[in-house]
Amino acid sequence: MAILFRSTPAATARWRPLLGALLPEHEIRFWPEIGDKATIEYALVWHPPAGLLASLPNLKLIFGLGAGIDHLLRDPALPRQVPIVRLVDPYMTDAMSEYVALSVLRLHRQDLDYLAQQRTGTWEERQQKNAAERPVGILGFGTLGRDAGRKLRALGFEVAGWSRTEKSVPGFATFAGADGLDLLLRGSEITVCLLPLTPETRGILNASSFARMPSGAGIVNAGRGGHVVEADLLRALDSGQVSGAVLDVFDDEPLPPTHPFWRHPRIIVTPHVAAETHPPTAAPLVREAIRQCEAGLPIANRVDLARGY
Ligand code: NDP
Ligand code: OXD
Repeated sequence: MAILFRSTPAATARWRPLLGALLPEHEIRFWPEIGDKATIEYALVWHPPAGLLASLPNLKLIFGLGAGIDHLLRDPALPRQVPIVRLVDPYMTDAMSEYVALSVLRLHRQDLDYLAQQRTGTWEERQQKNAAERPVGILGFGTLGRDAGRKLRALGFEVAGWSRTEKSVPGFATFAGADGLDLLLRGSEITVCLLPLTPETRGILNASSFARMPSGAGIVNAGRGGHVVEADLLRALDSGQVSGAVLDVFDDEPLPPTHPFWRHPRIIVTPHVAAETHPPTAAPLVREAIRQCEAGLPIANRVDLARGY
């Protein structure tokens, strides 16, 4: 029986030698050379073409090669009865926390202003507060959000987290639901989005959210591009209600060359690199999921399709 691997050509080149070595008892097939579909039991995929997974009649497990699984849910033919596992890799968690700490610090330390001053050769001190005076709110207080929160706290920031279900996390103010979102937005000078993209979270960073933030708020979005209503963000930046945004993810990726975000003086763009999948640490997680599946054990990090993440 075989494993099907499907990702970008660059990722395929990195995974190919690891999978062969870690799973010698399996035949690994690399899309588009998939051979007899009936013999494929496991699929390791990132952005699979619509219908591919549904065409595999004996699929036992789908392993999404990322933390987010929205790339799978956009396939209307996704075989929903097949268990889906997502990537929960401490290596990626560390990477995301680095990205969040860097981005929050850039906004907090007024990097956008100093970069503008550098371009005009302007030597001018700006008033600066300490981290303890800059409350940060994290939308999505799961694996990534909580780790980023802990690291921001170590830097001195007051951190609050928002999740779907109520939780108590020592050292953090925690919020849930619509009222909780309102409180978090009103109290956060920098809002970080680390939510999964679901029908409930799509467009959550919109004109109404920006209006509820303190004037001059900062935004970091490393969740998904679909969380931001782009036109609303541009308006909020142009009015000064939002003073800066660090964006790693976009509705349309790669971000088209003519997109206004590229040249906006109050936006920092990175090309979806906050926490890249890291094959050397991710491949053993794939092997473990397959082992659990074959042994009939509960499979870790299974996606709950009813919740959408
Ligand atoms: P988790 O599932 O561990 O955490 C998700 C969090 O979001 C949970 O706290 C969950 O609440 C909360 N949440 C979900 N839906 C809602 C809602 N409707 N209202 C309020 N809170 C909600 O996911 P991860 O932390 O591992 O990953 C989060 C996302 O980060 C991924 O889905 C992906 O989109 C993005 N990502 C981006 C990367 C990048 O490079 N830019 C890399 C990796 C991930 P609860 O705790 O109650 O379940
Ligand atoms: C992920 C991502 O979800 O890289 O893992 O965006």
